[in-house]
Amino acid sequence: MIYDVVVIGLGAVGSAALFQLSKSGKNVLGIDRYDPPHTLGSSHGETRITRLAVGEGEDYVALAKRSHEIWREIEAETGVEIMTTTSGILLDSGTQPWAKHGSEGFWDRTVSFAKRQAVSHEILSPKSLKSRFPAFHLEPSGKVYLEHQAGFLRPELAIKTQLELARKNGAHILVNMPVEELGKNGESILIRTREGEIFARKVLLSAGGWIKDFLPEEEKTKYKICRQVLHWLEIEEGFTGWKGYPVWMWGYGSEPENFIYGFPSLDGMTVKMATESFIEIQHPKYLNREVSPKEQEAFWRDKVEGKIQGLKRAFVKSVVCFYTVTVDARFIIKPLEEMENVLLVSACSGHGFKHSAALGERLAKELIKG
Ligand code: PYC
Repeated sequence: MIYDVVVIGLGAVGSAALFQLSKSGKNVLGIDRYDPPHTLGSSHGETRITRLAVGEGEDYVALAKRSHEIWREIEAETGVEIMTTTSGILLDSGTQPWAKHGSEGFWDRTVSFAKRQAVSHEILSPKSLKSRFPAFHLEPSGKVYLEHQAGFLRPELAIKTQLELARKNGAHILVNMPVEELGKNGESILIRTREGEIFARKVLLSAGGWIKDFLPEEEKTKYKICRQVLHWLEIEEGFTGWKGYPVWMWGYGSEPENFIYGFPSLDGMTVKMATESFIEIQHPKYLNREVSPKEQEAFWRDKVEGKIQGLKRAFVKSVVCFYTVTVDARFIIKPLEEMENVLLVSACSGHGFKHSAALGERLAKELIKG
């Protein structure tokens, strides 16, 4: 038996692609080394920001818009709430030029993309930010962009729901099954696992950080694995309002690490927030999944104190995940060298989840044509 398409890696993009492929009537299989949604990759931690005027690249705006439509279609079909629209704010301290990883002038790019792509938004003054969202201690030089349709996604629910829909449509799913080798077998692709060989006409390789296992040495350097820590901080007594906050991102310096972001409180007791780190580790297997009190202390001192009010120096939990980062934060989508029937997708760099639904749809179209 030979599958029409096999998807290797069922995280954000893989689960979306499998769902979209399953609607085509083709014979499709999804494989994952763990049992998704899981907490070992890049798609866990309760929430991911979604925003439409994507400063990382104007060509991504259409993907984000289409993803919003797909999330709503899935919600209507299943009754599962995947996307919550809260609005979103993007703050720039205005003290030094701010470059989010890969994108210089991120705030200005965002505003110009919003204008050109008809994304509903407002520009606020720091004073008006203070009166609407007093938690943010933005400098008087600061700039504030507010996007009305921004919000957050529930990554674990999105993956679980798309895999359930795929299964319902007839897709096969193999979990806890690492792929040991990919090779050519005449016109088809051979996928070796510990339980034997699988054959496919086409393969989507959406393996997140494990993509490195399938690449020649010189290609591996294009994908940088970077450990990230997500923190849940206790809300200060008497500080009301965190539940009604927008999602938020704040750049305050010239290094990409001069950046924090966070979410409204989901439980009324804690707020999730994080920074971005670009220190490279060679492979997901070397990821330190522990977060020390010293690390939490440094986060409080460098990222919260003096910037965010209404939170206590009390960490309810801290969770590790990782990014797979490209140098310019752009996605890589291309056939694997010497295996043109294997389409590699690395849609990541810390801004990929919001695009995953539409990207899955585009990739599925590409894989079933011809
Ligand atoms: O893509 O919206 C995003 C994001 C925020 C923080 C990290 N990524």
